[in-house]
Amino acid sequence: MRLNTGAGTFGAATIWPVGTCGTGDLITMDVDSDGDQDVLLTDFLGCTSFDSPWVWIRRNNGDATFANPYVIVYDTSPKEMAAADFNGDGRQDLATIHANGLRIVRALGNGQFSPYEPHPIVDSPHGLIAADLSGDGAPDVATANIRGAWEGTISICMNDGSGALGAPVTIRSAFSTSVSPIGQLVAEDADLDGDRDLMLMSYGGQDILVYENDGNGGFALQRRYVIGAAPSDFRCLDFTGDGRVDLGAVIGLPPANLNRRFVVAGGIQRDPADVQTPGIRSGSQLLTASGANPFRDFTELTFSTSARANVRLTVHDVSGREVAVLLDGTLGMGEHAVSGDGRSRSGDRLPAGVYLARLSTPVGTASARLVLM
Ligand SMILES: [Ca+2]
Ligand SMILES: [Ca+2]
Ligand SMILES: [Ca+2]
Ligand SMILES: [Ca+2]
Repeated sequence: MRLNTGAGTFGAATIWPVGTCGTGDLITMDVDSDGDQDVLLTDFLGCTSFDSPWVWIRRNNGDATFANPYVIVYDTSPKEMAAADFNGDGRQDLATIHANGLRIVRALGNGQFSPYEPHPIVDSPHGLIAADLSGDGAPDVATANIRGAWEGTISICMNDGSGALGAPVTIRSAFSTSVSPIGQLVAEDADLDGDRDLMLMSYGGQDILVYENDGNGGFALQRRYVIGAAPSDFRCLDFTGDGRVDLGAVIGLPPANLNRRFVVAGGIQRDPADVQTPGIRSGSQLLTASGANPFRDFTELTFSTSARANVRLTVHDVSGREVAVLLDGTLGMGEHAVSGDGRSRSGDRLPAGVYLARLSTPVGTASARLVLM
C-alpha cells in the first residue's frame, strides 16, 4: 500500500500479507461500519490444485494499518465481488459470483457476516455488478455469464426493496458469441433518460453491447459498438470532456494481440431529443451510414425498429458475397447504432473498396453503401 502524501504523490510502500494464493479480485468496503475502508481479496483462480472457497478480509484500524486477515467461508471459490447495502440497514453487504451462481452475505456490523444465501444462476457467471437498475433506490445485481459453449448472457436479480433478491431473469445474447475470458459489465445511463442501462464487453464478439433499460428493469439490446480485437477491460467515463460518458477499452491488435491499444468510443451517451434519425418512419427501416464514409478504421450505421424484432445486419462485397455479420438477433424498439471496423468475422482486414450493408427485418430490408479506404 502507498498512501497519498497530499501533494499528489504517494509515499513508501507498506506490504500487508493477506494469506491468499496469488490474487484474484480486490475490492475495498467498510465491513465493520466504523467509517473506514477495509480490504477484501479472493484467491487466484489458477490455484486449481485446491479449492479456495474464501474471501480474505483485512480490517482497517483507522490509520491505514490493517488487522490480521480472516475469511468468509463459502461452498465454492468466489470469482468476483461487489459491495452494496442490499437490505438498507446502513451496512454494506457483499455479493460474490461462483461457478454455479450468486452468493450474498449480510454485514452484521462487527466485521462478521451472516451465512451466505445462494442464488443459483444456470449459466456460469464471469462478471458482476451491484447497482440500482429498477430505480427504487435498492441495489439490484446483474451478472455476465457464459452459456453452453460460448454464448454470453446477462442475468438480473431484482431487489424487492427489503433486501431479498428475486429469481434471475436472463437475457440471451443478441450478437456476441462469447464473453470469455472476461465478461465485464457496467451500469450507466447511456440514453440520459434517468435509468441505468447495461453495457457488456465481449472478448469473442470484440464489442461492447448496450442494453437499454425500459424504466422497469426490463432490458433490450439497442446498440453494438465494435471496439477491436481481444478487448480486456473497459470503462464508461467522460473521456472527451463534454459532460457525457464515453466508452474506453483496452484492446490488442492481431495477430499477436501483444500490441495493446486504448480506444475511445466517444459520445455514446445521447439525449433522445438530440439523436438525428433522418427518414425514419413507423414500420419501415431506413439504414443510414452515420459514421465516417469512406472510412479506414471504424464507421457506424443507424436505423430504427418500430417494435421488438429479429434483425440481421450484414456486409456484402460488390459481387453480393456476404463478408461480415454486424448483428444477428433480437433488438428492442427504437433507434439503433451498430459500428463496423472493416474486418471480416474472422478478424481479417477486408480489401479496400465498395461494400453494401444490408439490413433485414420482419417488415422489410434496407441497404447503405460503404466505402473502405
Ligand atoms: Ca472499516
Ligand atoms: Ca446491509
Ligand atoms: Ca432496485
Ligand atoms: Ca437509461
